[in-house]
Amino acid sequence: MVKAWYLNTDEVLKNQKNAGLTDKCVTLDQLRDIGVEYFHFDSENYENNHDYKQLRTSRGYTYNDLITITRKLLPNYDAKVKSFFEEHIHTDEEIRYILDGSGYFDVRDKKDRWIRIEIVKNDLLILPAGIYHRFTLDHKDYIKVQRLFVGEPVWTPHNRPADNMQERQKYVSQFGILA
Ligand code: KMT
Ligand code: NI
Repeated sequence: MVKAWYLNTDEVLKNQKNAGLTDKCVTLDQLRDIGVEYFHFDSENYENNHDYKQLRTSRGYTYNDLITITRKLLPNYDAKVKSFFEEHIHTDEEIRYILDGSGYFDVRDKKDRWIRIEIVKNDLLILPAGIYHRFTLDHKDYIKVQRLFVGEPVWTPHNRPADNMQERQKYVSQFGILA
C-alpha cells in the first residue's frame, strides 16, 4: 500500500530511507484532490489480472515498456537519475506500475508544498499531465517499472518553470492550484 507524507524540508537528501519523513500523513483522497491516482495489482501475474487489463482498456493505455533503474543496468545512470530528480512536468500522464523494488515520487500540493509518495512493488501510480513532480530511488538503488502510455510515448520532461505551457495551465485550472 502506498504511503505518502509532507516533506519536512524542501531540500531533502536523496537515497535515504524515508528521507524527509514527517508525521504529516497524506491520504489517497488528498492525492486524488490534486489528480494523483493510485491502484494496486499483484505483479506476479498482472498480464492476466482482470482489473489491470480493464484499467488499460478503459484509459486507452496501448503502449507499455519496462525500465529498470539501478546503477548496473541503466545506461547513462547518473544523468538519468539526476534528470528524474529535477522538478518537471509532462504534456501527458505519467503512469508507472512497480513490478519490483521501490522509490519515491514527490508531487506539489495546491500550496506548492512537497508531498512524498513511496512506491513499492504492486503499486500503480498515475500522475496527471501538468503536475510538478520529481522521482528518486531510495537507499536500495533499485526499481523495476512498467511505463504505460496512450499511443506513441512522449517522455520529455519540461523543467520548472513551465507555467506558460498549455498542459500546466489546464492542470492549474482543473484542480484549483493556488501557487
Ligand atoms: C519521470 O519522468 O519522472 C520518470 O520517468 C521517473 C522514472 S520512472 C519511476
Ligand atoms: Ni516525470
